[in-house]
Amino acid sequence: MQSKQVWMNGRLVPAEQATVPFLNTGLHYGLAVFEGIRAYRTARGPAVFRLREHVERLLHSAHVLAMPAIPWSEPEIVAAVREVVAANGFDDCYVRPLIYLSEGGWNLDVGNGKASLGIAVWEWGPYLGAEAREAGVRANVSSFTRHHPNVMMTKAKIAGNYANSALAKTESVRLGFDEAIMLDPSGFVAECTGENLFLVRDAALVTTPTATILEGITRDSILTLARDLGHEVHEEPVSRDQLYLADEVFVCGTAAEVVALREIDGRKVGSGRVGPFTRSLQQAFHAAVRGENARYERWLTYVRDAPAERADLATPLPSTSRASS
Ligand code: PPE
Repeated sequence: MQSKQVWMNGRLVPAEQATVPFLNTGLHYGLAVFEGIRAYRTARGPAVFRLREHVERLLHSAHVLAMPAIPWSEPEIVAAVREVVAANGFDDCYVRPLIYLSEGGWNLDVGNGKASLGIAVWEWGPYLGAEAREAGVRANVSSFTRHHPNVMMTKAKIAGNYANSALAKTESVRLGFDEAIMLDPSGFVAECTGENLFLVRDAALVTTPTATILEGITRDSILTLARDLGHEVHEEPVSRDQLYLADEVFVCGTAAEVVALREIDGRKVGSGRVGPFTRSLQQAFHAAVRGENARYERWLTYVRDAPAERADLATPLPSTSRASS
């Protein structure tokens, strides 16, 4: 995980100088919000995938957590991400903006502090392992339940939310699986520890409704790609045994990208190999992120382009922002 320059509150500093004080409520209570974004190598240099949607979700997360005013606007954060990707010279990289309280929060009143922003980038290879994309991975249903939507705020990427993910992931890895599937407090399938989940049955694609999950930007991209490929798609509650009976199951997220679950709870899913729907969506996703399909140019922010040349700035984000077809 190498990072050269980190953007800290308005300026680039060498990574070893990008530090926060030990007395920081982000560290003590998990009171911070973050994003996970990827930039990809394209024929026109690195392009950040759906940058504005990620920055918008970052600001939404801060709003949900009732953080004090963020001293950076959406366009300023977009510009900062481009600056830090360019400064590190990576073509393919992961981008991690994080808003934390540099002052305050000690009485657990988040609103009385001072918000700061740091943005790091690093080269992050296959998140679920080297074989994941080609062969799929093995998952189990976790003994840990995903957040009740009035216990943690599931639409916000709050640092503290991830203790739940870490409990589940650590347990699954210790049991010999690659990833954990988490059920919501009603017992329906919610999501994985860092990915949303889709299944395919009888040639239709199904994904879980948004009430108890993070509204993934990759999930939204897959919904658009699937509809554009002519697939039938439904958002509806999914039970554990519907996973066992699916022809294909796959997970998707910024870090993980699109990965098949070839086995769940010791049961082979479908053929036990990456199925045709998963494969075609994987290919469509990778073509889109690499700028190989002009239809999805609007999703790319080319790091080296001047603002006037940028398709992603030409149109405002729709108000529902991720309803992007
Ligand atoms: N659910 C959860 C709980 C989640 O953390 C992510 C992203 C998603 C769904 C998919 O969201 P999106 O990336 O917008 O498609 N997880 C991020 C953090 C992973 C990590 O280990 O850190 C990510 O993929 O960047």
